Amino acid sequence: MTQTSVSYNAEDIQVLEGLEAVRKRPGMYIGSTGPTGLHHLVYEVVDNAVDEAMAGHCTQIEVEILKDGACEVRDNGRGIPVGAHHQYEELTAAEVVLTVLHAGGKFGGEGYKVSGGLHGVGVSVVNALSSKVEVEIDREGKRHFMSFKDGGEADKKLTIIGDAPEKRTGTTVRFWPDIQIFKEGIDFRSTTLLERFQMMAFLNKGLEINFVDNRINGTNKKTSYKYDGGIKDFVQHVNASKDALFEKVGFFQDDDDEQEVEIAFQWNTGFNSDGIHSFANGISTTEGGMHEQGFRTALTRAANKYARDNGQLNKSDDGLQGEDIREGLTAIISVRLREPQFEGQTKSKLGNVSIKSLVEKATGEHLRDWLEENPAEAKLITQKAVQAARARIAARSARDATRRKSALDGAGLPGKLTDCSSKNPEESELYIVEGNSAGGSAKDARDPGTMAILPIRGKILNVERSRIDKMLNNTEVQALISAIGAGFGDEFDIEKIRYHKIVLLADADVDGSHIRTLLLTFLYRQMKELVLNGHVYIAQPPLFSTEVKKSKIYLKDEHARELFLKDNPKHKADFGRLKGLGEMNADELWDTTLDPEKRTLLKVTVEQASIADEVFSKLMGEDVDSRKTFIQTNAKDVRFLDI
Ligand code: 0RA
Repeated sequence: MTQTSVSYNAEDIQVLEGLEAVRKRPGMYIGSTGPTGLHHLVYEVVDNAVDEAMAGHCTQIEVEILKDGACEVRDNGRGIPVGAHHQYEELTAAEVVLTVLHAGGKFGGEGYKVSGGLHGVGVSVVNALSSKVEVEIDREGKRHFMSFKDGGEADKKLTIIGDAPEKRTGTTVRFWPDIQIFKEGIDFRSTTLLERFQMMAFLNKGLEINFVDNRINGTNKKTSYKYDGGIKDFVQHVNASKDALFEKVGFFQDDDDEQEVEIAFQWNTGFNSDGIHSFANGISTTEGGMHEQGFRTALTRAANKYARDNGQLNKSDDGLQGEDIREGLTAIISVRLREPQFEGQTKSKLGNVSIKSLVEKATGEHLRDWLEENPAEAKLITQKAVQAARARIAARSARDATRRKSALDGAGLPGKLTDCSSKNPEESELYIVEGNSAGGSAKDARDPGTMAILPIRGKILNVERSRIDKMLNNTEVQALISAIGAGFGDEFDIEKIRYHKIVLLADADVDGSHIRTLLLTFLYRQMKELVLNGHVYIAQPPLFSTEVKKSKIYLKDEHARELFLKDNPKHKADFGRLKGLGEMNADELWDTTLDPEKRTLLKVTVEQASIADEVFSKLMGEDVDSRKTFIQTNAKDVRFLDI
């Protein structure tokens, strides 16, 4: 045996060991083997194509879900290199990219200035977790092909299969996720993918991302995202269904040798002071971090200075607080840096200290100039902030008054709450039930040990359209806050929650979905961590019932009914449509909806908070027409949910 073949064998084994490790512990590489992990496979491939775009070599990415459930990602980048690899001599570079862990786009010296990071685990991970992968590469005038099976080495090594279309370069990766890994299922959810693609298109000005889902018979509708205005368009999009305070969208950018920042901003007439959405290397930083801190500090300083210099604040007035100025602000902060450090509970908080000074300095200078150059807008912004400061002071006394009534500090639980006997939050569940009669049956049906019931009457206040002081006067809102027991807004303390599952139980009709959305909006705006940490669920009462040999069968939706008919073609007994929760007796409610052994709870997740922000506004905001259209087209689609 020669030296090279010995070392080749050794490396070859190492290759397979690498992928084997991924198959053994997929969670370490993609987070989970549930729906989130499954979708990460798509993001991984698309991120590689986006890296090509960031390096200036790719303008178009096409994603297609094929009829058989595979995912195909085509890009017009440079194409994965096809020559022999300098280190693994028996393999082409392309095979190395697909079979060696962490060989992503970064080998070969130069590589990319900045790339993904968090999701940058490499396409080899996608190969490791797929039952089949096919790769086509157009490069150097030729079309190349290779394929892989069962998460291992190539079963067809890279070969030239013809000429590339004239001058075309690019990569196509087609993969079939392995059902043995993703045991919960390998169905991609279009909405989840689309939210992410839209976000990526916003963050990469001019990049076109197209999506087609071929699983839906006949429709094959193409969704296309391309934003020549980049994050300015992003801000406009988030504010689209809000009432903008002025038309202009502010924008500035800056950089130093190591890092760059872009910021776009606009105010709306709303009261949400949580409209800053930040990103690092194209990855959403939902927990904020150094870039957000830098922006907030400089924004507060610049706005205060402007308000004082221009007479909106007098010498004797207290200064505006950050939250006053942020009221109604929608801002996108996008930074790119070499080695992003992601920290925090969900690894979505940017820890690099150096970016804080860049963002703070850039915001200080550019925002000062922008305010000077746009006096009409500046006046509206500072006026709004002054009003917000007044409301804040009014809210403080409202809050103190409510506290005195001891409704909010947990001492007194709301009278309407039927609590569970367990005092252990981990096993306790709070069911928020629409209407008193449904509340009554839920009370009879529940497991009193672990299930608490809070009936909510009618439609709770629309929190998207009112300031906090008004909200606190609403008894439904008060009951909700004190039942959960952890405060709200800035003071919300996740450690204090009295239940680890908050379950929304509403009818399966349009009214029910409206109430559900109102509740979701409230929780998302006032107890965001509750949602982000996965404590919010939606119960699924069935839509249909029918009888089989004298026993009642419940079917959760139209799809379940179709499946049932497929399995029982001779069934012609009627399907009763269940009208509401109130109509079920306690036994029925337990069997269909509450019994932990049988129920299906949908966990509420917010994949892309910035995109969700726009959706919440559309549902709750001022713009009645866009809300109507949205509810009509999406009423059946559980939009924020990962099943
Ligand atoms: C390694 C090196 C280069 C590009 C890529 C990988 C690459 C990977 C993927 C995955 C999907 N699409 C992709 N496009 C490119 C650099 C190529 C060069 O220097 O010419």
